[in-house]
Amino acid sequence: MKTLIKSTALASTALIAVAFAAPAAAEKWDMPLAYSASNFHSENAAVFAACVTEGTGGDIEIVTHPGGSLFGGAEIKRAVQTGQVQIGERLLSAHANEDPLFGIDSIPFLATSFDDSVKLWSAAEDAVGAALEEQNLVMLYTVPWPPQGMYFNKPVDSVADMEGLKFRAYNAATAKLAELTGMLPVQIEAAEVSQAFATGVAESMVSSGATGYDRKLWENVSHFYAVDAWLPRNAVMVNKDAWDGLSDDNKEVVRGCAATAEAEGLDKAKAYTTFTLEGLAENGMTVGDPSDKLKADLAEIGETMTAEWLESAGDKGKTIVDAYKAM
Ligand code: PCA
Repeated sequence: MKTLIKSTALASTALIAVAFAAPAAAEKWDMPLAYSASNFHSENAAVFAACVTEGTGGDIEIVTHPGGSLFGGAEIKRAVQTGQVQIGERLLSAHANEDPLFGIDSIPFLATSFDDSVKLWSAAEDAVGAALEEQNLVMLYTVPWPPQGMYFNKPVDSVADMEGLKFRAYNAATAKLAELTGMLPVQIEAAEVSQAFATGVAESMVSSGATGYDRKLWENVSHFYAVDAWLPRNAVMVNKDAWDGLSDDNKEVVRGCAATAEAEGLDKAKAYTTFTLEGLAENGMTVGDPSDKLKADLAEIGETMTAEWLESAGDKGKTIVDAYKAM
């Protein structure tokens, strides 16, 4: 009995010592990413994670999980909202069905260059951040994808040439575009794109040269047209309860790392645009501009989709678009 008491006392002394050595604040945050480890968004997130781990002196250790290995793209936002993970990166426009504001970056031909994407985002970010906060999320930074082009396994000179093709969609806007061009949309995450094209589940898609490059699309697809439809964004979001649990100092560190990641991510996106379009061509694809006819056909579809988006997003949407156009 005596020994038992003694060892219990020893054990609690040891526990107290451990508690002091490792402050209660030390946390590991898992960060699911949907895209391949070599993609610029994933590389940028890894730098961000290291910045936070280092800057907080290990209070928060962020561990990235690229390639959809922890959660697939479609599950990431919910996983963060519900606290299954503390932080994650997700293509925001894939959630435009929850709030049209999340699709502000996928309105065809509204903002088609990196500069315009930055302007549009500066007009939109407060409203989008507030909408995310209502869903228990704190937005940390966003980075655009390169301009979106169209992939086909044949030459396409007009919308009529697209009739009946099986089309891989990644959000509501891409699905709508398929519908308006007479194609048949099927929703597929980037991580599954190579397989979809290899097995004939998809024959066409709208995406960046980046995703075609990451997924070696030249193995099954012959043409990329740089139609520059829009530049959708990935957003890095934190669970609000996890965020609220941080000290003010650590919040400041995370915000600082996020601001750096947003700026460096943009530069990486620009560099990756040229690198990957050249990569597609080097691997045998025909990479070029759309014909005037194709441009005109798509512009008409863009007008329809813009009108529909404005209708669904109401005053909040109109305020953002007006502010952007006035810049
Ligand atoms: N790549 C992602 C989203 C936009 C992009 O360029 C994808 O195709 O899923």
